[in-house]
Amino acid sequence: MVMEKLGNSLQDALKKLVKSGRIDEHTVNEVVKDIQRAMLQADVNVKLVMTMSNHIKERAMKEDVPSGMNPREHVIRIVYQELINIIGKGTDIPLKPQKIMMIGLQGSGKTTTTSKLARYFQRKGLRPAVICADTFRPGAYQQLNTLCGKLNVTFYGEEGNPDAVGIVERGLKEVEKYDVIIIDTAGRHSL
Ligand SMILES: Nc1nc2c(ncn2[C@@H]2O[C@H](COP(=O)(O)OP(=O)(O)OP(=O)(O)O)[C@@H](O)[C@H]2O)c(=O)[nH]1
Ligand SMILES: [Mg+2]
Repeated sequence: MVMEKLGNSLQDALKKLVKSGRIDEHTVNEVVKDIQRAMLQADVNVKLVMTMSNHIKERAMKEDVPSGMNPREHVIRIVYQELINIIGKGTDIPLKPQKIMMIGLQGSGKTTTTSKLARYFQRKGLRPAVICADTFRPGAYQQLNTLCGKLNVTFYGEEGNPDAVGIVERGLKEVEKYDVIIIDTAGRHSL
């Protein structure tokens, strides 16, 4: 839903660029503002949005227009490349039995995404199970247990046990019959 809205807003911003009479600093600034608004509304990190905006403005003003391209196409290409840099090309999540381990910085959304993924597979007809291997964050077990309970997703965890590897080993045996096993881990301070 959020991504769909972001896609539409970005398309609108680019349409402005396509329609504008001439490409100058003012036009680029206006389009960048629209893109910023769209991305911030879609929850993209402010620093990333600002870095991307500066790249677009700088490149649009400084880089020579490649031969065979008009200034408008040149700016659209820069916007496109910078958006790919920030959003990434995306990952297709295959609908097949698999094990997924969630790894990332503290607070980056691993646990929330674990339950969203479980729900996604559930809706697609695959049977998910979740293992809580986060032995660091206070309340991690409860957080995930509650989320899984709401979704009626099978959950394995060992509250109070600090041995994450052991929990995963036992958990994998416990839920081996499930199609997709999602393992939530403790957040890292740095990657
Ligand atoms: N706005 C927004 N908040 C989110 C999103 N995903 C997670 N959150 C919130 O961000 C906070 C951290 O999310 P978690 O899923 O607990 O993050 P985590 O990576 O598991 O954190 P640790 O286990 O501490 O490493 C929570 O308050 C979530 O509600 C999202 O897509 N958008
Ligand atoms: Mg977590």
